Amino acid sequence: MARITSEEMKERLAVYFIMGSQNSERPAEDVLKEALDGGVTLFQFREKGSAALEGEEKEALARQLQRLCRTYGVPFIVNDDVELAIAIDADGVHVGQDDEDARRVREKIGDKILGVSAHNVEEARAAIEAGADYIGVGPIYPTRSKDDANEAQGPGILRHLREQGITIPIVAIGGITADNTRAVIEAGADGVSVISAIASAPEPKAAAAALATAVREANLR
Ligand code: 3NM
Repeated sequence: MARITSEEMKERLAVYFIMGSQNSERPAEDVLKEALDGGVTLFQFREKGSAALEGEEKEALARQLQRLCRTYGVPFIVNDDVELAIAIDADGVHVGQDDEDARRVREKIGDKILGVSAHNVEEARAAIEAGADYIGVGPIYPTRSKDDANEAQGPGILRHLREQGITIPIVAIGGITADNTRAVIEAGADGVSVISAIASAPEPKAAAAALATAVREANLR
């Protein structure tokens, strides 16, 4: 398997859904299935916080959600846990600035997709150097889904990164909804990454579809 191309990565980032068992009262598999039906293009398994599953339970849920993603042809990315990603042969790994060093992760995962969180030009350049396939930039808007989130930066950070010559695929994250999707795409993001806009929606399928429509329409402008 070769590294994903930049063009394919950008398309895959369109509607990037992130979820762990802690993000919904409902079974994660049910929420993910509905989200996939609505048009999610990439999925990240993120077990975080005091209620997060660990060990065998975590791996079992990962495998269950991975199987579901496979039936939809949607790549399955694991947050932070490189060993789990390798054990289950996930399609990729996403790491933050406080997680395992991106360069080491790239060495371990070969051609799998590597995503890195970046908050400024310096971190973006370092992620590219380390071999990232995309960067996640946020929080763009205030979020309640991440305990240790930084201050919201607004879509201006995306414009700034592009103006500084950062051409790597970018997904925007933090407080994103169908209503503010156009602003982040126009500012330079290739796609939107969400937890609550889908996981907390009364109808995850409709929520994912609304995000997909908003990204498509923003790209047509
Ligand atoms: N990372 P919601 S913000 C997982 O800024 C995550 O790097 C962030 O959840 C970052 O869509 C965030 O519910 C939470 O705001 C996003």
